[in-house]
Amino acid sequence: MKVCTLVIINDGERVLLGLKKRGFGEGKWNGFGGKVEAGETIEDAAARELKEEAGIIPIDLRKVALFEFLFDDDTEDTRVHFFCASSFTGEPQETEEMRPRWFLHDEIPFNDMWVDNEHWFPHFLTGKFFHGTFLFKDTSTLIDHKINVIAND
Ligand code: 6U4
Repeated sequence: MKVCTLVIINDGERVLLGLKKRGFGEGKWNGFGGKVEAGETIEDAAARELKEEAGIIPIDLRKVALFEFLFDDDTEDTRVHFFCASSFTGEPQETEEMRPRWFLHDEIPFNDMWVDNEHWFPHFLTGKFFHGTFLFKDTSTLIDHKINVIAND
């Protein structure tokens, strides 16, 4: 199972997403993240990927959710540790991997995101910690999902 991080900046009115320019999820708006490397903590990996992909350093990184994305085809199953932050240093900048853009909470581009996002985004915006399991037939077809809210923060 591949272990990845995901970070979304949420300033209370808007979220910072990035248009993935290459690799897994290319062409989709997503949070920032990637594979956890040997010898680093998951939180360090989350901050490193945010810096590499959006050019910013999170100040108040906190855990939001744990996801498992399971695939019926030969796509590798993925566990994603999802974090958010409301403040950061630096200015979001386009990188080789991502083009960042702010979206108002009621203007999230679900049609151009992973199909699971519309199911979990409302939970994310309420600020509760949750677990999500999503079963895909292939990368664009969701067969089943389950979301369990674990705690209030
Ligand atoms: P790197 O590590 O950058 O070389 P790359 O192929 O660019 O590899 P990867 O696999 O490292 O991408 O990271 C994929 C990113 O997409 C992670 O942040 C996790 C996230 N992701 C994967 N499946 C997702 C899904 N179903 N819904 C979602 N994010 C997902 O919202």
